[in-house]
Amino acid sequence: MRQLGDVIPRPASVRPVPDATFTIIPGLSGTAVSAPPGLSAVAAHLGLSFSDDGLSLSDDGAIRLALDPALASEAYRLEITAESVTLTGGSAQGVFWGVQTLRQLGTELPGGIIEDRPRYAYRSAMLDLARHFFTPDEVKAHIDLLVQFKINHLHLHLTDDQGWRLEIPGWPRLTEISGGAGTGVDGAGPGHLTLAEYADLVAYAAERFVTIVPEIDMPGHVNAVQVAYPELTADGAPVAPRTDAEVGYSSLVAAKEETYAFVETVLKTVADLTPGPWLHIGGDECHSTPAADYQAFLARVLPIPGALGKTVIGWHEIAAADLPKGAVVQYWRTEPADDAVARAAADGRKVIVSPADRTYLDMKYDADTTLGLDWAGHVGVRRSYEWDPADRLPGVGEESILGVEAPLWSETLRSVADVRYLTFPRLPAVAEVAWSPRDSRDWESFRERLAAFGPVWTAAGVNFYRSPEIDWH
Ligand code: TNX
Repeated sequence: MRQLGDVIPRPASVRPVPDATFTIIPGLSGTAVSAPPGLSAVAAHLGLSFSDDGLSLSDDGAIRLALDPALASEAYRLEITAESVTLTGGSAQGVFWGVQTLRQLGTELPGGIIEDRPRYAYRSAMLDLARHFFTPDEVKAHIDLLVQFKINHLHLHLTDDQGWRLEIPGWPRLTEISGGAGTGVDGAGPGHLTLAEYADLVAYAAERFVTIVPEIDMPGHVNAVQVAYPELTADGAPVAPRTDAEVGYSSLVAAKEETYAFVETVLKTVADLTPGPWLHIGGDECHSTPAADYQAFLARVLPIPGALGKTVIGWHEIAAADLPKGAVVQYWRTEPADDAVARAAADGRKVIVSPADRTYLDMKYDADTTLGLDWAGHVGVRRSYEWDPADRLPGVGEESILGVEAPLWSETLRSVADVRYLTFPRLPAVAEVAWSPRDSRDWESFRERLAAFGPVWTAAGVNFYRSPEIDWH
C-alpha cells in the first residue's frame, strides 16, 4: 500500500496517522461526494458517485469537497480518517490538484493530513504543433496526463518554418498552404486548428485549470509564412517550402509596413480567442535577422500584446531588446550564465526557466534513444530532476522566477506514442521541480515514487520510457 506522501509532485507537508485507512469502493452508492456549487465538475473527476447535499458529510462514509478562502488559490488540504475524506481548496483549482493527489493514492487511502501548495505559479509543458501537427483530441489527451502532475500551463508552439497551425481570418493561405499536405518536418506532420477547434481546446484546458499559452514565433522561424505570402519577404520573391530541421534562416522584414499589418492581425486574432493572460511571440534563433532589424522589429512588436490586454512572453533572446514592463523572458539554453537575462531580472522582469540540458523533453535520454535530438546532450531522468531553478542562472534568484517549463519540440516525432515516450517519465520530474518545496526534493525518494507509475501507465496504455535509472514495479 502507498504511504500518504507517495505522490508526484511530493506535497509540501505530510502528516500520516497510522491505522486510519479510508477505502473507496468505486461505484458503491454509499461513497458519496459532497461539494458546494461550483465544485461538482471537480468532483466528477473523482469518477465517483456524486450527491449534491451541500457541505454536510453523509452518514456512511463520505468524500467531502470544500473551499477555504484563507488558503492560497492553488493550495489544498486533504484530511483522511477511517470514516471520511475532506478535501479543502483555496479555490476550485486547489481542490482539483487535491483530486490529483487522491487519484494517485488509489482506493486505499492512508490516514493523515496533507497540506500542499505550489512553489511556482507557472508550471508548464510545451508542445510543438508546427514541426508535427497533433489533433485537438490528441492534445486533449495530453492535457489529461499533464494535470495528473499538477501542470497548469500548456504552451503551444503554433508556427515555425515547416508549418502554420492556426486559422487566421484574412490570411487563408497560411493554413491552406502552410498547414496543408506535405508540411511539417519531412512533410510528415500536416494539419491545422480552425478558430473553433482552438477555442474548444482552450475551453477544455480551462475546465482542467490549464491555461493555454499560444506562441506565434517571429521574426525568425517564418518560412511557412513567406511560402504562403511572398509579399512578406524582403524582395517579394516566392520562397520554397522547407521540411528540413534547420533553424535561423528565415526572417520577417523589419523595414516593411506589411510586416506589422500581418503581425497585428495575427496577434489580435490569437488574443481574442485566448482568455489566458499570455501571448508568446517567440523571438528565438534569429540568425539571419541583422541585430538592428531585430531591435527595430521587437520595438514595434513587444508592446502589441500589452495593447491587447495580454502579457508578452518571449524566448530569452528578447532580453537584448527594450522590454516592456511585465514582459516575461523564457530561458532555454545551456550556458551557465546569461547577462541579458540577469539584467532583465534585475529590472524586475520574471523568468521562465527551461534549460535545454534539464527540461527539454526532446533530448535523447541516452545514446540508445532513437527519438529526439542531442544538441544539449543526453537528458536522463535524474538529470531532469536533480537541479534547482533558483541556482540555474546568476542574477536570477527565486523572486525572479515565474516558473518552469518542459518544452517538447517535434522534429523527430511522428505519433502520440512518440510524444508520450519522451514526456514520460521526465515530465513528472520537472513537475516536481516546479511544485515541491526545494528542501523536500530527494532523488532516491522520487525514483521510488516514480516506479509505482509503471503499472499505472501500462494499464492506461501510456507509452513511456522504461528508464534503467528506475526500478519499475
Ligand atoms: C531550439 S529552443 C529551438 C527550436 C528547436 C529546438 C530543438 C528554441 C527556442 N528554439 O527551434 O526545435 O531547439 O531542440
